Amino acid sequence: MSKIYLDGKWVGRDEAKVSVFDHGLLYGDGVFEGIRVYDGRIFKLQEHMERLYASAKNILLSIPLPLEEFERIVVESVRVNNLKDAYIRVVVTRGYGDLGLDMRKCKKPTIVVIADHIDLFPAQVYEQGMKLITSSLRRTPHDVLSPSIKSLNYLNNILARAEAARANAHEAILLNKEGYVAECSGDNIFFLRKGTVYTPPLWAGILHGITRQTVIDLLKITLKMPVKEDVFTVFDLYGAQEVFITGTGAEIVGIVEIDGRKIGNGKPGRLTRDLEKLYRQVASTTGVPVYENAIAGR
Ligand code: PXG
Repeated sequence: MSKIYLDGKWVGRDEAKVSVFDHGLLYGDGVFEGIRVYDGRIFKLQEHMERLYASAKNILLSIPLPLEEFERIVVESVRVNNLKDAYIRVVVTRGYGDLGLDMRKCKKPTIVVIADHIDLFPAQVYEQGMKLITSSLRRTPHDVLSPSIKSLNYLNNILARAEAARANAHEAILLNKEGYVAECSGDNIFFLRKGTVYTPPLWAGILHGITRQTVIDLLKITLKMPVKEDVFTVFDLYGAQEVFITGTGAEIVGIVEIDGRKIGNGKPGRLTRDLEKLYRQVASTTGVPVYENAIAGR
């Protein structure tokens, strides 16, 4: 029986319920994180918690727990469920309020931590690669709702993903308002051309992906390859030698087709496959250990 953290208590799946007056439900007013556990170690825990607190601060939501204490609860969520490889969903909503928009009516944020088994993509997806389409929807611009806030307002992304599904593609590329590539619905995007790896810069209007940063570090430090964070268009993607996407759930996946154009030789490229292996190695050895003195010595 899984145990879920809900507002200071550990409850079973069936008791883990939030009020219909919670502004997380009524308005998508809240923030979240998706974190992976590899071989009993929580990967990039601090980075995820820092992003959660930054997202919360941006929406004027004060999380009523010090970051270190929240981290201990996340570690505990894996321990109490005795998980080794897992996915953790952390959610903080504005909390219980009335039917109006006024956040001052919400006296206490709702805090949820769910640690569960993870549904991995089959190995075939990594071997054969994914198809992308360019969505007709644009990524929310900074002056509408910052795309860097990991908020519960995911309709922009969900509708883009639905377009992909209708076109028999796995993921959708969202352009920013200027027509440059921003990111995918739940993943960041990279391409390789003539020995240099390109990815959109943070100011292009993207989520500051934690996998994205890990991959940039692996490329620069471990593989000693040049990485350019610069804006580009789908034209650059169509002609790239390799394209890959990155995210906590997907890790690193090669892209073999975009909008009906074959990418490279139609198979995930060598660099993509190498990064995939390197990433898994780092992810399974460097996280915060759950079953030894967790957090200590980090
Ligand atoms: N861009 C967007 C819009 C995202 O939602 C990423 C990039 C990748 O970020 P990280 O930090 O994970 O490298 C995300 C990730 C999932 C899942 O299960 C992922 C996300 C949201 C919901 C589900 O893979 N966000």
